[in-house]
This record gives sequence, C-alpha cells and structure tokens, in this order.
Amino acid sequence: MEIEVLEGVFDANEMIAGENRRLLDEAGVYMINLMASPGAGKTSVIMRTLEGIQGHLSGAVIEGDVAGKVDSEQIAATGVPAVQINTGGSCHLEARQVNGALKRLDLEETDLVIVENVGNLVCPAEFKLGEDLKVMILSVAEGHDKPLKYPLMFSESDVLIVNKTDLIPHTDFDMVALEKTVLKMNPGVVVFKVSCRTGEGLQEWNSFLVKKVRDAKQAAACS
Ligand SMILES: Nc1nc2c(ncn2[C@@H]2O[C@H](COP(=O)(O)OP(=O)(O)O)[C@@H](O)[C@H]2O)c(=O)[nH]1
Ligand SMILES: [Mg+2]
Repeated sequence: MEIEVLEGVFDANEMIAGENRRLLDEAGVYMINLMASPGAGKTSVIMRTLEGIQGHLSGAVIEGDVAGKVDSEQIAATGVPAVQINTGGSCHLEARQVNGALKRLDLEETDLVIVENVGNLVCPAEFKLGEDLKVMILSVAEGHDKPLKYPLMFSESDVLIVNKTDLIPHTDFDMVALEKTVLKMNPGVVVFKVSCRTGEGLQEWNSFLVKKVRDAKQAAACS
C-alpha cells in the first residue's frame, strides 16, 4: 500500500480546506475570509454587512480570536448565528478549526458565512479555509504604505475594504498612492472605500457581496 506523505502543515491545511469547500458546496453556502489588523474594523464591517444583507441573504459568522468571545457575543446579540474559535495564541485560523465551526452551523439555512480571521496582516494570508472570497480591510489610521510591508495579504485578497474614511481629514493618508500600489501588485483587486461610522460606501460593498452570492448560487444550479 502506498502511503501519502503530506508536505507539512500547508498541505494538511489545504486538504481540510477542500473538505470545507465540499461541505459549503453541498449546502449552497458562500464563505468569505475577512482579514485585517486588530482594530481595523472587522467586527464593525461584519455588523454593517449583516444589516445590509438583511432581507436578501441569511448570514452566519465564525469568529476567530486568540482569546475571549467579545465579538461573537456582539454578533449573537443581533440574532445572527455565531461560533467563536479561540486559537489559544496562534495568529491565524486554520481550515480544521473552521471545519469544526461549520459543523456547528445550520448550513442548510445559511446563504453566507463570514469568517472574522485573527487580527494580523501576515499569517492569515497563508492559510486557505475553503473560502469563496478573500477580503481584507485596511483602516486609514494604519497608513497607505502597508501594502509595501505586507505584500502577501494585499496581493492574495480579492477585495480590499479601506475603512474609517471619516478619519482621513485627521491623517496624512493618501488614497491615490494606496490604490496605485495595490493595483500594481494585484490588478484584479476590487476596492471599496467605507466608513462604518458614517455608513459611507457600505451600500456598494453590500450590493457587490449580495451579487457575488447570488451569482455563485446560479452557477451551482446550472452545473
Ligand atoms: N472612526 C471610525 N471608527 C471605526 C470605524 N470602524 C470601526 N471603528 C472603531 O474601531 C474600533 C475597532 O473596531 P472593530 O470592528 O472592533 O475592529 P476589529 O478588531 O478589526 O474587529 C472600534 O472602536 C470601532 O468603533 C470607522 O469607520 N470609523
Ligand atoms: Mg473583531
């Protein structure tokens, strides 16, 4: 009998990410992997997105944090199903942890799963979860030079949400420079400029997401 040797942690993770993909496809669920630094506004964007998709899609959230359950409690208080994963020190979510969380959700009743990854601009980009869409958030207070320092996440993401645009007048954030740098490393990236404080730009993001989920459902129905 031939024994397959997995090439370390990434191969093993990718195999389970594939299993997650099968679970999601079977139930017709779309999943986004939301990544950003701590405090960039991941939970705020999720709350605003859940508001925006109400009446169109049914959402569920998987929360990844090193410790605590503050974010999942905030989501669950709105009535949306939320599962908390504590990584116990690890700086990213792995497919195996998301697999456990997916099995605790009623996927047949869900259109969209939003995964809030652990706050970090490095490690989450390296671990596939079985997601349809990689979305990253950069908040303006972090500075427009971040793509040059964390190129993997900016080049791997399908969508970049620039959050906290309400703070631009108080910073030296240069949106033109940011877009120029990001589009050079990732020409296909879709950029949304939003403020969870004022609501600016969120409708565009929500409409884009609803369309993505519907298009995926339609493509699955035709195949
Ligand atoms: N001014 C401003 N503050 C924001 C915005 N979005 C989030 N925040 C604040 O930023 C902090 C961190 O947000 P949170 O969503 O918890 O970030 P996370 O750690 O990435 O999940 C909170 O105090 C939010 O109220 C925004 O668009 N503008
Ligand atoms: Mg959070």
